[in-house]
Amino acid sequence: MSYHKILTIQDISCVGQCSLTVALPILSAAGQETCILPSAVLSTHTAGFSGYTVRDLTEDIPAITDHWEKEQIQFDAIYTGYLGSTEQIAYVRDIIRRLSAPGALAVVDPAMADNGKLYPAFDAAYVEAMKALAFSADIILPNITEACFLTGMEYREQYDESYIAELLDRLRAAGAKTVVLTGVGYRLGFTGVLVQEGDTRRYYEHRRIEPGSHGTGDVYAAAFVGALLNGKDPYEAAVIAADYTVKCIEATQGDPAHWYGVKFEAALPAYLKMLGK
Ligand code: PXL
Repeated sequence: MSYHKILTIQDISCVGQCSLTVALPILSAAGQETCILPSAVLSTHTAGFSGYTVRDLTEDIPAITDHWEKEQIQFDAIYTGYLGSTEQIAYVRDIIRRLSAPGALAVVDPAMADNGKLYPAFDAAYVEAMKALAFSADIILPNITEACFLTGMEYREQYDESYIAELLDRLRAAGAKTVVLTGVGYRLGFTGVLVQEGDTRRYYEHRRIEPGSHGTGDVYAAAFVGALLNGKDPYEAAVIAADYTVKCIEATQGDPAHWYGVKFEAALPAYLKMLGK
């Protein structure tokens, strides 16, 4: 049976094709019952728009959690993305403890940074709280910047295989279980993903399309979780998510007005084919 009840916890950026507006349709298309917990409601995402509004929903979370527990609702997987506040991360850990079905999977995308920098809403205390969440999860999907914040390693734009190997070693030493490290490219025109499961590391390289697009990390993580819940192993799921994300970027090329996200909807049929549906 590949029909699972998944809870995804991330913000609603009303406009911007990221977080829940991406995860919910992708996971539903992947055939999964997708329950949501909005961490915050923003008028747009924070990467490129100015003057956006934010309503943090942290204080609603304890009552929602209590209600679900009273109703004996449990989830087969809990997948988190961009969270609204440091305090909220503790609530999310509590949800994972109280509402996971036996054998449930916790997948954490520590969505907090890119290109060497934290997103505007976050600070050092947020990073510390995210470490506790990430290192207790079954699978994490950091980009290189996020992996640096999680390990205290210096961020570099130019790097080689030994730098990436040290980053993965440090994640593992800190307690990370399966790691899907995104945005790892060793040669011009290519990027890829490195999957670490126990002692095994596998790299999948694919075309890099310039300029980079917003929201692709969220598209990638949702497609990864959807593939995983359809019985793919982490490496297979990482490859499918990469191929799908490339198709989303291709579908958006040639439309500079669409700088804020990718047209992930156009590539959903291809994603379903990759899942064997
Ligand atoms: O795509 C990650 C993301 C999600 N949600 C919000 C964001 C961002 C990235 O900037 O601002 C609100």
